[in-house]
Amino acid sequence: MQHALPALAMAAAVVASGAMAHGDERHAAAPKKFDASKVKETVFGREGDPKKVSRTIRIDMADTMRFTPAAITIKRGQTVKLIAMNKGRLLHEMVLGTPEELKTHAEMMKRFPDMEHEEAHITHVKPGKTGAIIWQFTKAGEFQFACLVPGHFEAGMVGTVIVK
Ligand SMILES: [Cu+2]
Repeated sequence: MQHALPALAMAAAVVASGAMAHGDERHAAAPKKFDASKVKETVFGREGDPKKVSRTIRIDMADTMRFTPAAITIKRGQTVKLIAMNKGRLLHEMVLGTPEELKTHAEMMKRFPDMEHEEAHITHVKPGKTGAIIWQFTKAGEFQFACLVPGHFEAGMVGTVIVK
C-alpha cells in the first residue's frame, strides 16, 4: 500500500502538465469549432477566428522528414490558415510552438508515442490528406512548426515561423 500514493501523485503530475495532456480522447473525433470565449493566449499567439483569415499558406509534408516551405514569415497580428498537405505515405503532424516547447513535447512523444492530442495549434495529417491550423500570431519573434511523430522531429522535420 505504501507505494500507491506516490504512483498516483506521479500520474496526476503527468496529466497536469498542460499542453502535454494528450490522453484526452474526447477531442479525437469532434471537429474543431471556433469559440472566442475559449481561446487562450500563448507565447506564440492564439487560435484564429476562421472569419478573420487574411492569408492562406500551404505547407507540404514529406517522408524525407521535411516541410516545404521550411520557413514562413508572418505579419504580427495576422490570422493565417496553415494548410498542411501530407505528400508522403507516413502519418505526419504539424504542431506550432516555441523551439523550447516543441523540444520538450517531442521528448514526451518518445515516451508516450500513442498519446492522442488534438488542439488548435496541432493538426495530424494522414497520407494523401490535408489538415489545417488557423492561428493568429499576436507576438513578434521566431517560432516553429514541427512534426512530433516519434523520430520525425529528431530527423529534422521542423520549420521556422518568423513573426514581424
Ligand atoms: Cu512527420
